[in-house]
Order: sequence, then C-alpha cells, then structure tokens
Amino acid sequence: MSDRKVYTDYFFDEPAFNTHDGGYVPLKEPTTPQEALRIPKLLKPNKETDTDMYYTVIAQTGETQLLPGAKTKTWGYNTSLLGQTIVFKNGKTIHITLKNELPELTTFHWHGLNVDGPITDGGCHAPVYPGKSTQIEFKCHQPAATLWLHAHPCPATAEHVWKGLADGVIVKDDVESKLPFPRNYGVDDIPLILQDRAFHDNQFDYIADYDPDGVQGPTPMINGTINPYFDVTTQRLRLRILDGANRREWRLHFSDDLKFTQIASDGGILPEPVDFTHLMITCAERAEIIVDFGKYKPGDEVTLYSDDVPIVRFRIHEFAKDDTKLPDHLVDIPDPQVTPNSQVHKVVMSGMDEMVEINGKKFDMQRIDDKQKLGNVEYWDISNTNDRDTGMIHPYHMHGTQFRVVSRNGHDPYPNERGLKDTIGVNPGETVRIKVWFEHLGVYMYHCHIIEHEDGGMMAQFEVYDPDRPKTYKLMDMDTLMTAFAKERGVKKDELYIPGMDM
Ligand SMILES: [Cu+2]
Repeated sequence: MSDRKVYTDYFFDEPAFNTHDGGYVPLKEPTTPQEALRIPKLLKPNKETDTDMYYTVIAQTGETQLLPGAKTKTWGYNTSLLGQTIVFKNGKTIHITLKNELPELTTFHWHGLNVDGPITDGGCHAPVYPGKSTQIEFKCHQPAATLWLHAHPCPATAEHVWKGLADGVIVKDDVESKLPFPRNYGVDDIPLILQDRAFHDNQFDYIADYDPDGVQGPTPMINGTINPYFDVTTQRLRLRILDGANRREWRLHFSDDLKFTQIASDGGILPEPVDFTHLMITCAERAEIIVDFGKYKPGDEVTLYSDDVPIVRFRIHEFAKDDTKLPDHLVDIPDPQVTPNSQVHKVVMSGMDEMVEINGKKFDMQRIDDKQKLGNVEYWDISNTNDRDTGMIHPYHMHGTQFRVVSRNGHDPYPNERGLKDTIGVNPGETVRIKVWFEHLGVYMYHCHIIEHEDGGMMAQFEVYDPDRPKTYKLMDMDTLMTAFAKERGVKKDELYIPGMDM
C-alpha cells in the first residue's frame, strides 16, 4: 500500500458553501428508474495525418429522453445534448469547422485551451450566426488534460449552457500515455460531467428558473443522464470529472468513504497523486481521479454522492486483478520565475445578485481592463470581497492560459492545486495569488464561472501584447449582439429579454 497521506478534508470554507441570496436549491435523489450512464461518443476526425487533425463541430438542436414521458428539447454539439468528446493530440495542428445549426447565434469557447484570442478562443467576440459556419486553426501545444468546449455568447452564455452546450475535450500527449493510468475510453476512462437541472413538464425553462446568483435545479444530471449507474468491469476506473453546472459546487465522496486518487486538475496531470476521501469541485473546474474497486466483489454497488445525494451508482462486475501502483512523482510542472519588477495585477470580485462586479465595474466588451506582455510571468491577486458569513465562492476563470496557484491568503494552496489550473474557487474574504504567463497574443476574458455572474457583469478583459508586434482587434459590441438576438428570436429589440443583459 502507498504510504501517501489520505486527505479527508473538502478544503473549502464551510460558511460559503450553499450560500445563495435567492435561496439554495439542494439536490434531490431522482425517483425515476436508474439508467445506464451515457458515455459521450468520441468525435471522429474528418481526417487525421501525422501532423494535422480535422474536425467539424456542429451546434444543433435536438430532443433527449431524460425522463419517462415526453422528450426534453435540448441543445448539443454533434448530438442532441452535451456533445461528442473531442480529442486533440499535443503537437498537431487542429483545423475545426464550427457550424451553427441553432436558431440563434452562439460561440464556441475552448475552455482551458491555450490559443489566440479573441476569435479562436471563442468568447463573445466570435459569434457564429445561425446557418453559418466558420473555420479555426491552431497548433495544440499543451500537456494532456481534460478541457471542455462550451458556448460563450455573453450575456446568453448561461442559457446556452443550460440548454446543453457543454462538451468534453481531451488533450493527449506522450507523457501521459506512459503513466500507469487507465485510458480505455468508455470502459475504464470515462468523462463525468456534473450538472443539475429543473424540469417543467419534462422541459428546461431557463427563464422560469432564472436567478442572478446562478440557476440551479434539484435533479442531478450526469453526462445528460438522470439517475445513472455505470457497470464497472475493471478494478481501476478513471473519472474525468467536470463541474459543468451553471452555479453548483459539488462535494463528492463515495460510499464506505472509499479512498480515491486525484491525478489531474484543470490543466493536466498533477506533480504528485493526491489521495482523498472527499473532494469539492467548483464551477468549470476539472478533477481526474482514479478509483480502485479492489476490495469489492461482483454484485456490490459503490455510490458516488454529492453531500448525501447519490449521483452515480457503480455496479461492480467481474474484473481482472490490477494492483498497479502509481509512482509518487507523476510529472514536472512548469514553474517559471516571475519577471523582475513586473506589476501585480488586482482582480476584485465583489457583490452578489445583480450587483456583481470586477474591480468596481461591470463587463464592457469594448473595454480592455488589463494588459500583460507576452513572455512575462506575473502575479495576479484574485480577491473575493463577499462577506465571510453570507457570501459566495466565486470560481475565477482566465481564458488563454494555464496558471499556477501560489497561495490562499498567504497560505499554501490545497494539495490538489499544485498543478496547472484555469479556474480557481475563491472563498469569501480570500485573496488567491496566481502566477500567470501566456503563449499567445489576443484579447481574452476573465470572470467568475458562476455563469449567471459572468453574464451579469462579473467579467473583464485583458490583452496579451507584444510591443514589437502591435495588433488591433475588432471587438464585438453589445448593440450588434442584441440586434442579432432580437432578429433571431423574432422580437423587437426593446422587447428582447436575456437575463443579465442590462446588469
Ligand atoms: Cu460569482
């Protein structure tokens, strides 16, 4: 047995969990029959060579059997809900045709991918209009990781994600492929996209459920499955967990307090594996874990809970004995020196409800709020000024980079925060210092990943620049976007209602 320490702590600020002005919606165990966990198919490349991969990603409408009775109207990528998992190989040039078959504009944001901004990155400056398609191209240059694709057409991001526009992305490389991890996709290596939904006669109704502090529902929806089970046929199982919820944090643990091992965070493999019995994950964060079912026998069932609500049941079948031990050191993580005399950037996330802001301002897509020179390594101090007793955790996300976490209120980061990350939960009253560097030029967004906070204005923009290669960017403006949405939705512009648009 490994003599690594087993952490039993969730590593979070107890008063901040669940806090929610408009009322927290606790999860409830579904009463519908258990269903096999949906495993997203792998998206087939149109073509792959030694150096290039070609894909077509289609945002489309559809219907999905989520509950007994009527199907639910949903949106997805290359399928009716969520998407087909997209694999990028590090070192290859990726060519993607982005096609919008939805009735309205959307964008394709590659969360966690280090690419040029703002167009390839796919934030609000890169709309693809209904019936149209566009091409992006980039060189995949980052370590193996679980990333994701989601819509980002501010201020309609939250509604698009709620309808289903969220998809797993896996980066593969030659380092990860040599580590003793399960990697047979769909068998012992599976994505676990954690979301929650409310149903109205089997349908989603985003406007009815709208809450400026984040839309929630009582029903766990895992990979687009209600009340799922998974058939375990191997001793070790790798779960690529993504908090794909609009607002919910998940406090995860297994029955019998079964120990599990986190091997990766947002941006890739951790330097050392971390053993846990309890794990909290905030919106947009990822955690890859390996669960060892060695002490169970066929017929047993192991349940994954969030708090005391079962979210996936693992049904144990016959499996071959597998006592693979993980090495104590997995990978080396880049840790560049901070550029001497560089500035320390300040990001203050304040407010709740409609009052959310960054550095005292609401988002303006035509305003650049901060800048960092390409090649520099700089500290960013991310603060959450919410009240410690009544405030919320704001998960801070930066586009265009994978950063290192330096400290939380001057203390060491949590044991599973020693790898590369693009999203970090910041507790009320806390300042998290991160170390940030970029490999691409562009205008990018940084924001709270409670998506309604982001849509409501807790978002800002920075430019990564190179003084030797000055660039100008054509940035989208709110009026153009709102005019387009109004036309697509068939309403007059002054009748258009997108929650978050006026905040
Ligand atoms: Cu927030």
